[in-house]
Amino acid sequence: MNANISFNSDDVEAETQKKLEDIEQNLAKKVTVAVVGNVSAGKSSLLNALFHKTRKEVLASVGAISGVTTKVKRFALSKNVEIMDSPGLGDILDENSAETRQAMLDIDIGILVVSGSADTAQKQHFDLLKEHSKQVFVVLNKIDIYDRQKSSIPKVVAQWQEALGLTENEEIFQTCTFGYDPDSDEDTELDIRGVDGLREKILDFLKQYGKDLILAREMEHKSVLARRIIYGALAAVGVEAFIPGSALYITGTQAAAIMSIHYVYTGEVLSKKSAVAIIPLFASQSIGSSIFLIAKSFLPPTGILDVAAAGVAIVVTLAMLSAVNWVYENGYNLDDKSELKEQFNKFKKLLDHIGAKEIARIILSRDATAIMDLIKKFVK
Ligand SMILES: Nc1nc2c(ncn2[C@@H]2O[C@H](COP(=O)(O)OP(=O)(O)O)[C@@H](O)[C@H]2O)c(=O)[nH]1
Ligand SMILES: [Mg+2]
Repeated sequence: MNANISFNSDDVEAETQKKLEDIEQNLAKKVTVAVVGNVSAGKSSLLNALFHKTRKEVLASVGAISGVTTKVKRFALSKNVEIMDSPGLGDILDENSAETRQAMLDIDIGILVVSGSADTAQKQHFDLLKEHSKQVFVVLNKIDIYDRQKSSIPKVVAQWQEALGLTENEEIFQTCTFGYDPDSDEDTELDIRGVDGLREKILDFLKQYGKDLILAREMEHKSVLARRIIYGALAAVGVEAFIPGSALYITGTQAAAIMSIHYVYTGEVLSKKSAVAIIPLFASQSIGSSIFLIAKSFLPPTGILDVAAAGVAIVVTLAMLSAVNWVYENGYNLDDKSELKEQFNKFKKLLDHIGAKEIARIILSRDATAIMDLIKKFVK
């Protein structure tokens, strides 16, 4: 392969290892979410909506006449996600030593929930939350109270902007999270608005810290996340397959996706070593465990990097990751080599039938719907 001349495979190997190491470390981190706001602002309701909870299966209990708690409620949603729910952070600051405070208030996502007309008393809570959070999202909840008076909304938003001292480009998310109160009528349907956009912005923000999957795992269905991971991997491979040196990143992309899918289903971190070690299972010939050699095996011997070559790399990647998803969905794991291999061969046959060129065309088209439809054939 002529392309070998223009880059150093050791560099690529080292760079890929570094990337996988980062993922390994990131997935072991914690995410802390603090929801602050007056009693009855709708904090518990918003949490339920953010985490896609139903009326019957809530995360946080909701009540119009809730006992007035001024204390900070903390609960672990999983090993890696902690939620704080409180009218303010004052108690933590008052009751704890400087060190404890620091540890307790290492907040990733702060959410200030307000409702109704602006109240300058919220500014102190907002400022404190801001001081201790990587990012604060301001939410104006109960937007439905303006349903018969919609033109009031911009005025209320502007008032809150002023009361909290926000700049023009600091967004106030408008939400409705009605229907979680057990006192609401039996046949009440959830009225959820604006929460999908907020969730998306929160996860987007966490991306820069490599922490988005940790929170997303608690929010979304596992197969939805697996599909998103595969989507990202296919898009990356589609690009990597065309760049001679970068073609070797393909193995890194595949290993990263395997680590992510493993995390989604198990909540555990798969070592980069274990992830890379799985990949040769899907190569037609015996290739050892060097990232360089593995990647090369997925590319054509001619070394010509065209749509057909990209197609081959994409087909292998899709079949591989779909097989990994399949074993978890069906109660197996990565040690079940024969199931992995069998599913891989089955998926690959289906893809070969469609044709590598056609598969490449779909992925390279960047048509999100078409790409998702293709992935859905393999990840139900
Ligand atoms: N109209 C309306 N009521 C809501 C909304 N969100 C929550 N509520 C109601 O407000 C009350 C307090 O909600 P809750 O989530 O317990 O507030 P928290 O005390 O801040 O946790 C409950 O009766 C909820 O049903 C909303 O968007 N619109
Ligand atoms: Mg509450």
